[in-house]
Amino acid sequence: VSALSAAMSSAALADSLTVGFSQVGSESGWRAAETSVAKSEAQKRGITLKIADGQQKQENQIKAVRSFIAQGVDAIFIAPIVQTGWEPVLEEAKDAKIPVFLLDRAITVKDDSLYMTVVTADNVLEGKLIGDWLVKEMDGKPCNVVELQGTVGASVAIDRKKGFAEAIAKTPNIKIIRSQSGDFTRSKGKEVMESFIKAENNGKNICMVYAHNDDMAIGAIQAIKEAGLKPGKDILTGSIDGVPDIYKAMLAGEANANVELTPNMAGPAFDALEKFKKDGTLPPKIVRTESKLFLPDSAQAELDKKKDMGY
Ligand code: GYE
Repeated sequence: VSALSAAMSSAALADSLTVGFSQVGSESGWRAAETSVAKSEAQKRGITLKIADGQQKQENQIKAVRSFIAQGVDAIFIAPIVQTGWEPVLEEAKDAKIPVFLLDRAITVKDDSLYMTVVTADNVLEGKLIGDWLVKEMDGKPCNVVELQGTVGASVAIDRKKGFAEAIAKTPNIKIIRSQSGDFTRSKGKEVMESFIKAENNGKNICMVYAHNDDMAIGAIQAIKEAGLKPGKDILTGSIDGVPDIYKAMLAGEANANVELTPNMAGPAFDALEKFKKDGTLPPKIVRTESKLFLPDSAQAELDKKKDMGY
């Protein structure tokens, strides 16, 4: 290597950023896609990305963040499993002058200068879109809903519950008769749905299942089938994420309504980080991704689109 190119490559190395990403875990298909998109977005930009798997436990995330601080990374990305309890470790990052970016879930802190921005959808709206769809679909007919909530204490579970409840608030014909967490996983979604079915006259009292994510809905669909009922007909479904399997279920007539969520949360966070490093530009406190309702008629087109989205 010539002296010049050696100097250039060391300059490039000195400039290139290292980001530590404390990820939730691998609870859902959407989560896996988000991780894979984060890797490719980092690679595109020449950013070194270190990912720590939190295995759905905040204590693991706190440890990972501390280790990123000790390593002196340029920035820390966190997809916060739960909404509260972040102050102490974020103070430590602030003292170390390491900017923190939140991905896909929000937190509640008194001092919002503890993080740069949160890249997330309007999760209340997501729940509302499913609720509005059901209100229209029922057109005054009675409907008993069972709800599969996401991880207890996760901002997205709190918001998706709220939005759906708001949408059905003025329609006494639609009632939530049971609501429990399925922790955003297929297996827990199936297990909880089985218990709902048993408790509700072998599922005959249930008109719709509202799941806070697709994986739990897919688990519920399995439970409905095993109980001898037809998902998508005997029991309607509504869920959030837009993973390929939910569109496949729609095409098979086994799922009814879905709100799509982009798995590209890291891209906007990298953009904000790069701008900040370049000239100190502060991003808006929230970077919102789009939320749209999809029904079976567009399932094939959506499925085709998913191929290059990290799935
Ligand atoms: O919808 C779900 C995942 O936080 C937005 O977490 C994310 C949610 C997503 O487990 O599938």
